Amino acid sequence: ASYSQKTYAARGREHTHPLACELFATMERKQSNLSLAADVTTKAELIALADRVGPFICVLKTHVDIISDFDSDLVVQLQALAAKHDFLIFEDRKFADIGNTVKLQYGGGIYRIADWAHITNCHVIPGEGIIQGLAEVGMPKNRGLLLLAEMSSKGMLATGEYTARNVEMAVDNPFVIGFIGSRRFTEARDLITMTPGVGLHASGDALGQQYRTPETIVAENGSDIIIVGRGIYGPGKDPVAEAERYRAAGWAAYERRLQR
Ligand code: 5FU
Repeated sequence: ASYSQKTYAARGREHTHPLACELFATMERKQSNLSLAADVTTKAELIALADRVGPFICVLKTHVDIISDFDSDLVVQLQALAAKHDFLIFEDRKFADIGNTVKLQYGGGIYRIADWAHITNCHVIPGEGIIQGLAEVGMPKNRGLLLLAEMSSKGMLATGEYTARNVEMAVDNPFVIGFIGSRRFTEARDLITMTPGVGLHASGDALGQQYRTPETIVAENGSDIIIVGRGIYGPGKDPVAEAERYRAAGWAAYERRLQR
């Protein structure tokens, strides 16, 4: 049977990457396949949002380089919230340079991403060396990598042969736990798809973002995790109510998929 037809719990028991096992177990415990894209720009806002929405999510997705007052205490506080609310942290860094450079960017600098982000991601535009460079830093720390096999935005260029090459590279490299993309790509091993561009509030934004529903993404396309940002914390929204709404919608779509 396709991995899409298996429960998250069963996939967590059978997965070969310890971080994927942990992620699936978290999803099952919290009945959540929801990731919050927390694109706020101050430390206080990020901490407050993660604390309020934390109970409903399996993954907190960050962009640490948009935080105007970033410091190492933010990381300490995010790790405490991850423990308190039982979620993993995904720094959506989108590395895109040669292996030697991304090693430095991932392990060092101001952000020291590999020290605290369970998951990060990269473009494979430079070729396989980018995965090898990131793996040298992340594997010893039991981190996991997602490849950007597709994007959600209008006119994106990750299609066809490029997407297919992402899938081949992912299957070949044990540091890769999955993809950013819109669907399940392969049955070659149990790679996880996380999908941004999910929303029930709009069809897109003024800068090319495109939204699809949890039903399309999870039940029809076989993706595993929905990533929702402004649909949860956007203008006029109650983040707690919206997070529970998206959690319930994502989980219901997963249950419908199991019954297909
Ligand atoms: F890789 C991608 C992608 O293809 N589309 C995205 O939107 C990442 N994203 C991120 O998901 C983007 O950087 C935002 O952090 C988030 C979507 O936020 P929204 O408010 O739900 O549109």
